[in-house]
Amino acid sequence: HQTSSTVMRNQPTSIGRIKPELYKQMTTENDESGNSKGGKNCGKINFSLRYDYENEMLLVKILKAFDLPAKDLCGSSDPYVKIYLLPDRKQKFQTRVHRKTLNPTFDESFQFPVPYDELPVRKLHLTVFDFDRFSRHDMIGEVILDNLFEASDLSRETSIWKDIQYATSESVDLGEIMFSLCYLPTAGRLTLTVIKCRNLKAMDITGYSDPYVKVSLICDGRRLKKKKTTTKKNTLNPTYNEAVIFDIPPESMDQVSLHISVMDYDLVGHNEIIGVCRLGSGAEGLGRDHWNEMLAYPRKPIAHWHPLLEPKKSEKEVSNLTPAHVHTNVRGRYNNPLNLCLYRTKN
Ligand SMILES: [Ca+2]
Ligand SMILES: [Ca+2]
Repeated sequence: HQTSSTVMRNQPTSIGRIKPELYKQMTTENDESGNSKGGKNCGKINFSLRYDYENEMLLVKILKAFDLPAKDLCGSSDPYVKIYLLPDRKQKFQTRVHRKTLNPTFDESFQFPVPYDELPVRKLHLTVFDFDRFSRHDMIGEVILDNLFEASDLSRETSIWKDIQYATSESVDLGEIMFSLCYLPTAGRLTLTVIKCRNLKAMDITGYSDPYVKVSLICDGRRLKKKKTTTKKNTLNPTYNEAVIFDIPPESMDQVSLHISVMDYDLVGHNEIIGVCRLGSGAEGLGRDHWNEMLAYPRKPIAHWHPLLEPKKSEKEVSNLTPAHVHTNVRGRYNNPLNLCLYRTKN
């Protein structure tokens, strides 16, 4: 709030020749460290705003961050910034990840299409994260700029410094998946069409993932069948429109479940789970409701968005089986208590 550079420029320069702006900056910082806030220093972020009247765009430039807290054991962080123009949460941008630094220089520009007269009701939301390859990304903190005109009328690019406020999120957003379900009772055929995903968690250092969707048919905790979509490279918003088909007789429908995993493909090493979603009469919440809706309206494809959840530990282990191992399991005569007729379909 008080460290905005434009605010400082407006201060009287009575301190004279000894570089007043430096002096001001130091005193403000000292004041803050003396202030309470639970002593949680989350660093500062520098960004600029300008409104492009001609194209009706708000231009947000993420410049740099300073003095970020270390989130990794090595005493550093791998910061990146997510940018929303609230209340809209659909459009989101993010910077690249900067490896092992507490003072990253981002210098990346983003454009939000927004009519000028809507600006007073929009808020800029910046969330700073620490990228982690093998676990949930840590939230470093956030900045919410309630008044976009706080520092200027936005006709010229205005640089703003803000303290990053300590914030945690119970579950970092993993993204969402949309698919449709359709069941034909007479044929005993279930068609799951993976339509698309949005706002997936970034798994790669590029700030993107290489997502594909894996669907497993589960009975009594055992995976009977597994199918996958194609892989979409370098995106957090992939579109698939790909169907996977399972043959399940009506009398078995309440004994099976489907586990959907959105995976990040990697050329080297294991593919990692981004998030999962469980379906079936024994599932929870939307996963059960969508399943029941499919059964209540046979022959009709019904599509819904599902939020992705953190995988359970056991699911991670399953995903880490080598392809050869999985193959043996499928080829070997596994116990099939339902005597389900399962056959291969093209991916
Ligand atoms: Ca990290
Ligand atoms: Ca990848």
